[in-house]
Amino acid sequence: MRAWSAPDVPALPVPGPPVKIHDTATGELRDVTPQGAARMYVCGITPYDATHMGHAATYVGFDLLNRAWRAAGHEVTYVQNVTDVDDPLLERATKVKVDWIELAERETELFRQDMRALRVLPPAHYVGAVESIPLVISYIERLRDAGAVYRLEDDYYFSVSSDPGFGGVSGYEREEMLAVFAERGGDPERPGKQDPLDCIVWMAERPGEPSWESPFGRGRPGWHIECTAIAQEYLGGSFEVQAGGSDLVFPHHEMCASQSHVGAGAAFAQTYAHAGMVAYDGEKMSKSRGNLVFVSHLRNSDVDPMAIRLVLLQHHYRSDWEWQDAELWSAVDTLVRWRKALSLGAGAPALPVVKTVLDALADDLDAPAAVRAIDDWAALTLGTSGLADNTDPDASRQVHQLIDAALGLSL
Ligand code: 5CA
Ligand code: ZN
Repeated sequence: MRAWSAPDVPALPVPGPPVKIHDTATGELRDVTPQGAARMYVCGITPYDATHMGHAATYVGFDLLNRAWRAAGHEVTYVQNVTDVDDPLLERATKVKVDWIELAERETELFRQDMRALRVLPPAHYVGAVESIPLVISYIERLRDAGAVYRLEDDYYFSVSSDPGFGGVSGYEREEMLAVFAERGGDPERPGKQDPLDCIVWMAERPGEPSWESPFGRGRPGWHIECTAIAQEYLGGSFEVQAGGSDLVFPHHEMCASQSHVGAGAAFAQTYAHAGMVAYDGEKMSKSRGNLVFVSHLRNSDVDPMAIRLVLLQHHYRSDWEWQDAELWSAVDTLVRWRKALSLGAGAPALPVVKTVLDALADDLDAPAAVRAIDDWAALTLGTSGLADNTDPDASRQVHQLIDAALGLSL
């Protein structure tokens, strides 16, 4: 699948430090310095509705990891999927009487435009589930050959007990797993399963739904196996970082990890990074609840996408927070101030702020601290006192490049 076009990333005057990020599996900060290129897989959208602020926060959050790695001198191989066939997409297509392929293409295109407007660096491989069906089928065959897949009526399940490490990503107790599995697309109650937590890998054809030929009969892939197979194909085993929102910790990333252990004999990722949930009107912003603020609606009302991005940066990627319109207007004011400071040419010294921002990002993507450092620089530059003896003639140019390269804000 085509991704979106890449914004320029200006060079920085000094390299950033090694990058550390919080790992859900160990609960610790981990140094994610790669051997060669840094490999990152960020779970993509299920394209049945427009990009909301929750999605945007997650993708902008991990865009900072991409940028922090680049600042530290690493190449980055970034892969993202598109779940372009799945229950919620098919249900929405039926409800609004649109062909499911058309719906998926339309919403994926809108997502590309939103990501471009927000200056998120595109993945090197943007991969749809439908185009990956042959990969998924051969991965299920690997799992079957390892004795980890069984048939139930005409469907096929992955057996979680085939992986002794199952549970290692989330660390959840079994009771919590059962509850969350049911909430997030699982079917713990289905009679005949070997373990209620086993997840479907191939769903037999259902009337009126799309299906593909396979050695398991006509049908379509389950959700988790899609990301397992795509990540293995494009990144290989044990890549640096698997990322997504915290609602993907279990079962999604747990299942990907187990399917990798069993099918590829390798860890899925070395580090599992998760973004907090964005709420609106007191509840998690979600397509199914409908409490949404869309990136495209704001863009269509002439809101500067850089102000949207700044609001997102002002919340640490791991925190849960609630979208407030007032923060958008305050971000617009902040950008006016920053642009004014940047227009002066000379200003407060650039190098200390470059270092502070790169240190903050390398320390678990602390964008709020980075934003505060830029804001302090702008205040010093705009202030009249104290600068006379300590003016950096090249400050604007350097801070401009810093804001662009490290934070993805083009001013
Ligand atoms: N296609 C799957 C992943 S393979 C999926 O979860 N799609 S999604 O469209 O539902 O979500 C896309 C990404 O946005 C996921 O990483 C999800 O965790 C994240 N996300 C969804 N809602 C929110 C929210 N309210 N706040 C923060 N992130 C969110
Ligand atoms: Zn995924």
